Amino acid sequence: MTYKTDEIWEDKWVNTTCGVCYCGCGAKVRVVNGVPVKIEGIKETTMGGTNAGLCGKGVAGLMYYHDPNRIKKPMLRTNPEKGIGVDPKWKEIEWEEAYEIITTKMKKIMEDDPNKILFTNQTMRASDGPHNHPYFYAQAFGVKNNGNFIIGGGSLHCGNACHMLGGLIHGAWSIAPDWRYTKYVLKWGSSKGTGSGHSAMTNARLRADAVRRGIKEIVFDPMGNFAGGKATEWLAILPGTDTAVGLAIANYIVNMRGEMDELYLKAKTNFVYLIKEDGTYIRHEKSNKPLVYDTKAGEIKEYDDQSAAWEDLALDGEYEYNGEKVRPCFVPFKEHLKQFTIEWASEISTVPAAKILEVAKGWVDNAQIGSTITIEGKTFPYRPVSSVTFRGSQGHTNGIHQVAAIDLMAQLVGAEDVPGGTLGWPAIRRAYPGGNYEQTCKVGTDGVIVPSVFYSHDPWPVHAPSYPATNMGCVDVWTHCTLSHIPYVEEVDYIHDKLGMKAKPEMIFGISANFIISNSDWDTAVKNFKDCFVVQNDLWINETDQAIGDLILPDVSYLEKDCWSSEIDAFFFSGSPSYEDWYVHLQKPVAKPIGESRFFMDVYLEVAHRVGVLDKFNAKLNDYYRIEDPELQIKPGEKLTWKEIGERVLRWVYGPDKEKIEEQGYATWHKSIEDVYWRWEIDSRCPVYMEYLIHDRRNMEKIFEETGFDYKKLEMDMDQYTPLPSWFWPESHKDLDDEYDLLAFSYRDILHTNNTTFQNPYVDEVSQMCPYTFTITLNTTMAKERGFKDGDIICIENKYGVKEKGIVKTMEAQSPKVIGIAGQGGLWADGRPIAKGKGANFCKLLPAKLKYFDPVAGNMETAVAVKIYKVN
Ligand SMILES: Nc1nc2c(c(=O)[nH]1)N[C@H]1C(S)=C(S)[C@@H](COP(=O)(O)OP(=O)(O)OC[C@H]3O[C@@H](n4cnc5c(=O)[nH]c(N)nc54)[C@H](O)[C@@H]3O)O[C@H]1N2
Ligand SMILES: Nc1nc2c(c(=O)[nH]1)N[C@H]1C(S)=C(S)[C@@H](COP(=O)(O)OP(=O)(O)OC[C@H]3O[C@@H](n4cnc5c(=O)[nH]c(N)nc54)[C@H](O)[C@@H]3O)O[C@H]1N2
Ligand code: SF4
Ligand SMILES: [Mo]
Repeated sequence: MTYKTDEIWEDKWVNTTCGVCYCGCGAKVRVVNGVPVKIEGIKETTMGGTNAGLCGKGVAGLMYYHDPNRIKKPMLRTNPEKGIGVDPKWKEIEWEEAYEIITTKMKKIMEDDPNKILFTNQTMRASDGPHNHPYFYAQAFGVKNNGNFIIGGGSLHCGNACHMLGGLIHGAWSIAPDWRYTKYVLKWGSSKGTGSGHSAMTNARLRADAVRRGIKEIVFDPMGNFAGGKATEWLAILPGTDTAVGLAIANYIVNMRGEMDELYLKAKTNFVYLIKEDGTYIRHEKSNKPLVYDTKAGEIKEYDDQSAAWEDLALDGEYEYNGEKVRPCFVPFKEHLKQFTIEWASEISTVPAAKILEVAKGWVDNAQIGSTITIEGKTFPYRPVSSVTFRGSQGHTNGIHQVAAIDLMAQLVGAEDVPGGTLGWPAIRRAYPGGNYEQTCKVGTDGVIVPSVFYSHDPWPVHAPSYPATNMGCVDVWTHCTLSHIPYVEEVDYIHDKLGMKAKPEMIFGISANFIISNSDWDTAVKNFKDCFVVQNDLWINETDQAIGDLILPDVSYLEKDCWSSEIDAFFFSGSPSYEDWYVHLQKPVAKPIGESRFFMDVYLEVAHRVGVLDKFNAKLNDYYRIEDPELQIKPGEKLTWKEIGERVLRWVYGPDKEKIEEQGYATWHKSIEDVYWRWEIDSRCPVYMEYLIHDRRNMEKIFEETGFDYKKLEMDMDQYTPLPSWFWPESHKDLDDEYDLLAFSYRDILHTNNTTFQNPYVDEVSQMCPYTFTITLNTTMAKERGFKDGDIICIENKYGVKEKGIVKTMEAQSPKVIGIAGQGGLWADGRPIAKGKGANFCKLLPAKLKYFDPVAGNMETAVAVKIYKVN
């Protein structure tokens, strides 16, 4: 559209936060006459790419505002029948009626048991929205929070194992290489710095500088795509077999090369803790603290006894305590590693043995054990090697061992949260100068770091398994799940029945996730959730809404949202992991809400008010921000809008600079170097030997025996509850045979954010030019041998007869034993016509049985054994 100059009454740029994915890059929007017309990055911020670089999706975000398919009023289902392919017969209703329906239902359920309400949340609203608030919200209703959450594939595909160990090792949500100082990076199923993952553009900028500096980056991935294609070296690996390679590298370091950072192992890990024959710690009779052996004094002492110097603690030997034989847990650990030879790992993973050896050598050579670096006058141990992972490798039934093995090599050389090594997202955020809100790590039981923010989870120690289960996710029993897998599994009724879960879910309420299609087998998801009254806040009618939604409330998009609360969560989720200043962006409305859309946080507040739990929610907010000033605290009986609450919180957090920060749209202050490289600043220990799992196993097996829950029949592998990172075949591999002889897997398309951007016309146009977004990739040679060529339409079928069709695209850089399906295509919602009918859907092929989920962390098997054949 062109304007005559005299018709322009407004032409301005507004600083805000990009909301197209959870990375929360600083963004500015040009607004002409109230209409957003262009999006760019903000040059000075550390939240974003080089020279104000946003990614392609970010600049295309404009279409969130301009999409005519957005819902504009609450939509009520009038057809009581539910399911895929059923017309919901939507009827537009007024907000007042919508609130009446919601609160009447909720009040009735609450009289009985609030745990009958499930809450949804969405990973993508994490940094442009109040990530943690939905959890407090649920708590205000009296719900055991992480047991009653469903958020699409979020966490089950992408985080459970990583967040669990990220929390316990780094006090953080996620990990990244220290791009600034590293020399040697190993990536295991993660595109950090090349397109996806946390802080995507920030990492891309930091990585680009590192590449210019000449780092070596080795990517283990079934496909040489975004990460592999840009790496120094791409090594094809079969999905779910990273553990084997990781353990072989650990064995090389410990038993072949014998070069370790011994001081680190003695000072910063639990390897020195003495264990009994059964593998559990011996503990001090009074303090209950684990014990260590001081070689200099020849005495057994509490692990934190200041009279024992770190270097004198024993990593080997055998001792006696109260007549019992005890030894440092490093002794069996070292012995255990011996079985994992490089040849063995090569056979399992298909990575050539010579390559594994080369990487293992490169790792130790580059680790520079014993070296130090002085930055700004402060000296730190220098370990310029990083080993990182995220969704790719952890999304398997052996997920917890995958992540533990990938972490182990860094532990052995002391490369954790020191310059050059693997960093957690800054675990520590100091208060803004003159402001008040601060998050730091504390040291808890057994010397383990207690993460400041650990999702909805108990931080540490995690509660002991107990029954009866009180929530749909049964997190009473499966205690390590960031989010629970149980709501999705086929055997859910049996599990609830046996474990005594009485609160059969009756209602689902929250921010839209596409949980019917973005996790696993669609039919099981429909079966498990369709009897609930489903209320989602959404921009469109998505697949889940269409299949089982009852009432869909129109949300504002990030362009119309006044979301001050993007500020707090930004630090642990999407800030820069590196040593560079804090930039924390607010999300400011650049346009008026479309139709009658309302920000979901205000809807939350209204519903809480009407149901009578608003005071409880407000109290949680006071608590979360630790607001001490009585003037700023939300008081009982006060009913504020989200913006009004923001006025108080921002004053608390930024003090006198609040107005200035609101005006410029972001706050910036110095991040101190000790808060980035905190490992030697805080006296804590990594629980590398996962002793707690022994106790969990005992407790769980006792529960299973008492309740008659037949976990063996459900093929839940309790052997994974072992303190030693070990090899377990992923369930997908066990399904391989002569007929189902390929492993299908999925990867993020750099052009897309999950399934949301399939509805973005700009992104769609680019996708049509991309040979991969809407296709299924096969290795070129393999395709030729099997008679497939580009453009062929094939059917992919799993062992349970579930099928998906797609178009073949061959590529050299892919393992010949796998097939790759990009992102989350194969969508069909009528409410998203741009997305409809493009690409193939991978998730429906993932079986939703308990055995396909990691028995410890609950993440799911995201590879599946399939056969493929041509169709017309
Ligand atoms: N095949 C395959 N499946 C995957 C993955 C994969 O790589 N491949 N990845 C997995 C991972 S890691 C994740 S986190 C999940 C994500 O899966 P989902 O959470 O289901 O996907 P999203 O696209 O993030 O968002 C879900 C829905 O939110 C709605 N939405 C979008 N923007 C807004 C908004 O501003 N406000 C509101 N109220 N609603 C909005 C849209 O209707 C969208 O359908 O998928 C998992 N599933
Ligand atoms: N562009 C973009 N960025 C995003 C998102 C998005 O949708 N688009 N989503 C956000 C979300 S919700 C998440 S969870 C993160 C995820 O970010 P990442 O963790 O980077 O996730 P993916 O790109 O799905 O997977 C990474 C790589 O793992 C490979 N892979 C699959 N299985 C295995 C395996 O078993 N072992 C190994 N070694 N590799 C494997 C895939 O081929 C892929 O290249 O990204 C976030 N950022
Ligand atoms: S990485 Fe995410 S937050 Fe940053 S510009 Fe791209 S879509 Fe926006
Ligand atoms: Mo995710």
